[in-house]
Amino acid sequence: MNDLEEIFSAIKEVSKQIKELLMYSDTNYAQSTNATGDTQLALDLQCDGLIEKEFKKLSIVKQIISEEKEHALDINEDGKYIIGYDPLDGSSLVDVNLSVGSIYGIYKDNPDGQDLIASAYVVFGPRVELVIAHKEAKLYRLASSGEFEFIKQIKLNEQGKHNAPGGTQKEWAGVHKELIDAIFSDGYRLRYSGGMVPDLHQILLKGGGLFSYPATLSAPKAKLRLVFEVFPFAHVFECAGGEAIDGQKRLLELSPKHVHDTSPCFFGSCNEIDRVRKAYG
Ligand code: FDP
Repeated sequence: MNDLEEIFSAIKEVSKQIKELLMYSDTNYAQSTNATGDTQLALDLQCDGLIEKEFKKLSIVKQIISEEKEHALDINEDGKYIIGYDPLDGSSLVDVNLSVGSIYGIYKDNPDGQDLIASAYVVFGPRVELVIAHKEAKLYRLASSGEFEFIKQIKLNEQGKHNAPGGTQKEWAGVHKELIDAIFSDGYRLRYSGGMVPDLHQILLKGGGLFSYPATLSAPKAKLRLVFEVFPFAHVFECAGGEAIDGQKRLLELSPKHVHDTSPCFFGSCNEIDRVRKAYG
């Protein structure tokens, strides 16, 4: 097994454990918490613990950076890779039984867009699906055998039909509102669950479209985090023949100053990203 295969194999293994946790985690425990936030926090932390444990078994992993940890955690001084991950993205959707996911970015040297060498995400929906991006984007599905089976290579069309606009609309800048309105006027259909993983997965598998999470009045740097959300998905979209930009610049050319830094982001097929570039140009 080469290094990346070793990391992907750990991701497959821990995803089976997360699936069990999501399916059968103690409901009494969940009911004993008041607001959804507390329940999700418990689940987020449990998933984080499972992932940390799995990566600690790999001597090639130098450091892990989790959405759930304030700081990076050193694992092996002699390791070669830094793994940035969001253990359970969209966890506020667990209590309404919508799909959630895990996201992983594998970096050499620094958790920087240019140092990202591969990425992966897992969708926990009616089925468990895994997408691995390394040169190409490939879809796998957890089968009754208990293994992830290869399904197909993911290729975006030049243009899609779906539009997933994130953020609070009344806080959008005029330029963004005009862009989104124009896209809907051209016949695009709204697809937005509020979970980044299933929303982007849908765009990737339905041939294309646009997912946007722009700057807003109260969050000029937007919401989604570079190291464990934005860079990994930017890489998936590029490997699938699409593009990912912050409005003007390619997302994978950005360098975060802090591991929890965020950025406005636009992922999509080439035609839609071209429209974004022109609107924000
Ligand atoms: P969540 O807060 O539920 O974890 O990463 C954050 C995220 O979900 C993404 O999965 C999702 O795309 C986004 O926030 C949704 O934010 P809005 O509700 O502001 O659109």
